[in-house]
Amino acid sequence: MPQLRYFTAGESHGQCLIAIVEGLPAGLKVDLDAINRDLARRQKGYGRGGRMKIETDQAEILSGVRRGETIGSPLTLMVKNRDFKIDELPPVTKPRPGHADLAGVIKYDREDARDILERASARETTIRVAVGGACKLLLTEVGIDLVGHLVSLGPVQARVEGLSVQQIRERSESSETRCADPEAEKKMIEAIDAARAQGDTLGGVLEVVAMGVPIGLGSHVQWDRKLDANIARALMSIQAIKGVETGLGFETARRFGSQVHDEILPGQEGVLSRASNNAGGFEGGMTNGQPIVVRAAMKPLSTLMKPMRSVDIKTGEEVKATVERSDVCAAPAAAVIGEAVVAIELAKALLDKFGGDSLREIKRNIASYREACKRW
Ligand code: EPS
Repeated sequence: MPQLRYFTAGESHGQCLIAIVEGLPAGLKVDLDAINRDLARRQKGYGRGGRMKIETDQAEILSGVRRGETIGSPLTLMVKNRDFKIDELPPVTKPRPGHADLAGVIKYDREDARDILERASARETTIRVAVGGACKLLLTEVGIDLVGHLVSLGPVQARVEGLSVQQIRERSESSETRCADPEAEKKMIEAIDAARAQGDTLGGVLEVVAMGVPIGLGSHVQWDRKLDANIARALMSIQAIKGVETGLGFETARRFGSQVHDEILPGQEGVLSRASNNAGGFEGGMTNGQPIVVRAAMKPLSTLMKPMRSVDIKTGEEVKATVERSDVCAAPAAAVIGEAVVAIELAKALLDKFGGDSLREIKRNIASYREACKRW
C-alpha cells in the first residue's frame, strides 16, 4: 500500500466536496491561501459557463492540521458548493452522447440520469485540485516545481518550444486560455466564440512540466510501480480525458530509434546529462532526472446547446439529448487539474521512495540520496 492515499466524495450540486488524504508527513506548513489560489486558477478560463459565476471555491481544513502544520493524521479538506440544490433538480431522461449518463443509469439501475451525472461531473475535480495543492506544498519543500498549461485548443496549436518553465508559468497564468503563446491564445478565443455561436463545444491538449524531480522515482520492477503509468492513469481519470502521452509520445512510433532516444553526455559536477528530453523524464517507468513532460487530450464537453440524437430512457422515443447549463470549453481549467493530479502522483512516488513520518526526516533522506547520486 502506498504511504499516501486519498478518497474524494461529493456531488456537483450537493452540500460540499470532500477529500481525506492520508500519509502526508507531520510538520508540513499548510498554506491554505496557496491551495485556494489553485482553486481560483481552476475556476478561470475563457469558455466557462454560468456555474463559475456562482461559485468562489474555498477549501476548509477539517482535520490533520494543528496550528497551521500537519500532525501526521489524515487531512480532511472540504469545499462547499454554493449551488447546493441536488434534491430540487429536475430528472434527466435524455442521456447525452459522450457523458456517463446512459452507461451509468443501466449499471446502477436508475431511472434518472441525474443520479449519475451529479457524481460524474467535472465539479469533482475541485477537491482534487485542493489535494494537489496540499501535495504541491510538500513538493516545494524538496525543490520540485510543476506547471500545467494548454498546448492546443480545438484546431489551434500553440508554439511553446524553447520557453523556460518560468516563462510558461508567467505567460499562461495571465492568459485567458492558460496558453503561453499569445498569438495562439487569440485564435483559441475566436475558436471558442465560434463554437459557442454554433451551440457546440471544444476540447484541447494540456501539458504538465515538472522540474527538480530526483532520479529514480517509480520503479521498473513491477507494473504498478511504474510512475509514468501511474501518472497516465491519474490524467486519464480526469473527466473528458481521452488520451495521454509522455515526452514525444505517439510521435516516437513514427521515428527511428536514433531520432528518439536521449543521448547520455558527461555532465557537470559528476552528474551525467542528456542531449535531449524526448523521453519526457521517464525511462523504465522511473524518473531519469530530466524534466517530466506529460500531455493529456480532453474531448469536447458532451453537453451541447445544439444537442445530438438520443433516446428517452423513460419512453423509448427518439429525442434530442438533454440541454443543461454547461461550458463551451473547459480545457484551460483541465490544465490546472492535470497539474494537481501529477503533483499527487509525484508526492506519492516521493513518499514511496523516501518514506518518513516527518518533513524533517524526508528532507534528510532526500538530501543524502541526492548526494549519493552525484557519484554518477
Ligand atoms: C464544473 C461544474 C459544472 C459544469 C462543468 C464543470 O457546473 P454545472 O453542471 O452546475 O453547470 O460547469 O461540468 C461539466 C462540464 C460536466 O459535464 O459535468 C466545475 O466545477 O468544473
